[in-house]
Amino acid sequence: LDPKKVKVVFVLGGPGSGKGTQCANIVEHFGYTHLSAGDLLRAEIKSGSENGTMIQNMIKEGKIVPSEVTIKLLQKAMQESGNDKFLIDGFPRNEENRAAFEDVTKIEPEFVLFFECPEEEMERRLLSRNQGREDDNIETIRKRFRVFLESSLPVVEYYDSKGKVKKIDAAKPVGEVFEAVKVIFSKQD
Ligand code: UP5
Ligand code: MG
Repeated sequence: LDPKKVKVVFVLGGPGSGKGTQCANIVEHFGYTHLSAGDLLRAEIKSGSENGTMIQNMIKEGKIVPSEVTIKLLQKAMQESGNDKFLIDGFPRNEENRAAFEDVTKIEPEFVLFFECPEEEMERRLLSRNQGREDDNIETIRKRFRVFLESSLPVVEYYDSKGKVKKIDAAKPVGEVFEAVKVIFSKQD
């Protein structure tokens, strides 16, 4: 992975803000590979890896998995994709994730797409998602919201201070959100 050639966009936003939904749309139109850190961690649990139990416990508690684990999975997925344009969804989730990713990969994001959505709306979405995710119960959802506010928002603020954040109103219907997303990606090369 040549950090000079690789183009990365971090897609951030609270639990249920629509990161995965919008990334699927972006992939169809703009030729990126979508890497959801949460999906990679859930696949790692299913694969029966030695870290599986630890990851499962962290996700159940809404806690952030140690960055070496997540970064290894992201690097492997980037290498295997054969692509050089990536949407990294749901990562970095804290300051330590952010610094470690930059340190290990030497990759700086092109920009950060940030989905802003009120908690009540995110809670409604997560409680009606019904995809059997072990963290979609009200106790874990509350923990996820708390970790988002305490640990993940500061990462968004860090990138905002560098002028890298493109903020989207994610409370609107899916199609309207994507119209706003499209404007941003159409302006890229
Ligand atoms: N939906 C989507 N958009 C909608 C819209 N505009 N209007 C109405 N409904 C909309 O959407 C959620 C639901 O809402 C879906 O049913 C969808 O149809 C509907 P989705 O696109 O799935 O939202 P997303 O933001 O992707 O929600 P997700 O639950 O995946 O976000 P999280 O950030 O909570 O989950 P993630 O998978 O990233 O992480 C899970 C856990 O993994 C973390 O809590 C943590 O424990 C761990 N993790 C790490 O430790 N490190 C990492 O780097 C990443 C994850
Ligand atoms: Mg998701």
